[in-house]
Amino acid sequence: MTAAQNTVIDAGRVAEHNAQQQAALAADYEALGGMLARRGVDIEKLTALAGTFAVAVPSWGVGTGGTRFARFPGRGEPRNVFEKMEDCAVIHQLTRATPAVSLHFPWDRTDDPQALRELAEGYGLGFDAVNSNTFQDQQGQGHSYKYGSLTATAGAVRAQAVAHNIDCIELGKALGSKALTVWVGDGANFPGQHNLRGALERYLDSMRDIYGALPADWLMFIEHKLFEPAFYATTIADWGTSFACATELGPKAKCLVDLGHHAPNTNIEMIVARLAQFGKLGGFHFNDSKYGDDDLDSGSINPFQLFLVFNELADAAQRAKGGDSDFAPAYMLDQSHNVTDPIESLMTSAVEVQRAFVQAALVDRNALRAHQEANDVLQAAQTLKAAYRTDVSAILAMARVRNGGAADPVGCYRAAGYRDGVAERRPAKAGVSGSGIV
Ligand code: AFD
Ligand code: MN
Ligand code: MN
Repeated sequence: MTAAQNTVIDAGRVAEHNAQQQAALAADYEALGGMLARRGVDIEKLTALAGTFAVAVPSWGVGTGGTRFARFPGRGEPRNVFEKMEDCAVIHQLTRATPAVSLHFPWDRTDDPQALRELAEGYGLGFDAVNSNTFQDQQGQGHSYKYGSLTATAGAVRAQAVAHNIDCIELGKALGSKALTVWVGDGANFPGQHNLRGALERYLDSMRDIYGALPADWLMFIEHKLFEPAFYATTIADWGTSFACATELGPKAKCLVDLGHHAPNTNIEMIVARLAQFGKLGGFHFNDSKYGDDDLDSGSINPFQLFLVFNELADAAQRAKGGDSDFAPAYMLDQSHNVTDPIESLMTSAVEVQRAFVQAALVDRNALRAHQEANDVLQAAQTLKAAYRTDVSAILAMARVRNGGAADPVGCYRAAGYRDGVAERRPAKAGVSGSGIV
């Protein structure tokens, strides 16, 4: 729609960067193309597919996060949602894989949603699911969430939390968003603190009110998380509870899988398969984790798990094809960066998720099915491994270059000196957090 998209980094610089990379990329691409051709795979089809991939960036991800102990601010952190959009535009300009932003209210609240929408459109960006926040008290709010929000025993607290979620829907409508993600930290720190069943009943009552305010073409994503901040019993701790609630609420309610929200060693790809089978897979928060809600860069700890998740998604997409169900889960990143430049981490993660998507497309599904039918366990496992072991970097780089992005997003970003520029333009303001989820 926009004739010429605004670019944050000078387009000439990106072209110059790509020209420097061109010979090496062409050679790698040709070598990979030859290798894939011997396996009966057309590299051009995969490159075209890679070019369609999209994952949303979380607005809070462009600020420096923190731990329970400290936050070390980064240089040139965005100080408001408009500056966050500028950083998100850089990520999309260089990766061409992140055309939407997931906002978080009230952190990103603006009195001028129209201006925000226009700024985003100018950058070629849209808005994915909006996130509500009832895990913190906000300035001027009448009641505290110290003892819970949607599950609070006090009706006035629940009403306030419901009203906030409905407010998020209104803001999202003005921005062109189509979904609300609800994550609540509600739960108990001590046995006996909550009536376990009563808390979930109150949650459902509150969620019914929010669900009732959803426009016809909106979805509601329920995000589960094993623990933290509640350390004994989190109300929506697992996918089973999430599934039960989404079922209870109705067809517009679906489950959101945050990869870091499970116990270590949980078989997340199986959760994905189950939710897809029963039509309740709403979307993802991609990140990586070693111990808990670590919010590490996608694919940095367990890239094989990410691949196996996409293997299930590819299977589900193939099953949905031709059927009447539309299978289109929302892909979003959800990370917190403490020791890296957030823009570099988000670009790297977007590429890693895209890598898993392409590798999953490389799985020879007919061969896999035949090995499964024949109980040829070794060959079935090797069929997956053959796809996972294939380095598809040249496909990803070629897709980016063809779409106007950078062959090497981090290299191009560093050469452009964007961080130095914003460090000057955005002097740190006392008391202002670049958001960043703790
Ligand atoms: C918290 C939660 C969860 C959620 C995010 C945004 O752990 O990941 O998506 O806040 O509300 O970090
Ligand atoms: Mn999340
Ligand atoms: Mn989380």
